[in-house]
Amino acid sequence: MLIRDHLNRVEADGYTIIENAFSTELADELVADLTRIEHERNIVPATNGFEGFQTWRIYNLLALGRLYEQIPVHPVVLAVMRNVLGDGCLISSLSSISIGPGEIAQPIHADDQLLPLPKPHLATIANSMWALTDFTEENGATRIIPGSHKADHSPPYGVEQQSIAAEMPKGSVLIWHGSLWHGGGANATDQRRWGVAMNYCAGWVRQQENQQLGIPLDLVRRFSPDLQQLCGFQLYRGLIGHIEKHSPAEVLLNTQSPTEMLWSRS
Ligand SMILES: O=C(O)CCC(=O)C(=O)O
Repeated sequence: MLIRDHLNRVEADGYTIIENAFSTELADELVADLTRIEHERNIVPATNGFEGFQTWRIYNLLALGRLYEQIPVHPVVLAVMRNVLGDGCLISSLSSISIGPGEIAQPIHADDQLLPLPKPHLATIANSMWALTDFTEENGATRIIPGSHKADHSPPYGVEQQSIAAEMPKGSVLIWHGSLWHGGGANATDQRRWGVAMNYCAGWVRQQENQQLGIPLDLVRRFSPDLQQLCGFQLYRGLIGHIEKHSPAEVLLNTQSPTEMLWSRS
């Protein structure tokens, strides 16, 4: 499918699935590395209804290994995101979500429901889920309500909704509009459902994870210019995010290229 087809689907249904977006070898490598991090950092499931009781989540992945640097800049996913959210879109958060056996379904929610904007509205947030294992109805594939991104409200929290499982083979990426009603599924199998949630936001929206504080600057220095921009080290439209008329990249990374402020354009 072409980028345009994916965009049409996001527009019409609120989501799309890119199959064969990445190799099954990479999926296995990511699961192995996330398992290592989980053990090294003694990551345990949270104990709240939103993050789950049998779900292992690891946040701020860009700080935890080079392997994760390819995720935000995936060419097809990023092209779709830049069309949905506009140029200058940012990483909002990058985390893994491993739903364990026995986990119950997460409450249906919209990723943008904290933003006090009348709905429906243009996409301020768009999310993606990388399937590191097959995603099936039985093992907790993300549950979605197609078309719900056009609703004039967010789902009432904790109320059950008719939803479908976004089933997809390992190596696929599910992309959804931040207003789409969705949630993690229940896992009725004896294996974990492994995913990476790569969440983006428009360049004028505050990032969920603070990338400028959360990622050691020595790591950011070696990131590609695209990845640095996605982390918020450049200004949005020559204005938003400046520090005395300098970009975070100039101030924090000592980059030489001066930032052109919107005001100085003739
Ligand atoms: O794990 C999933 O499939 C979705 C999780 C989710 O929507 C969330 O944690 O906000």
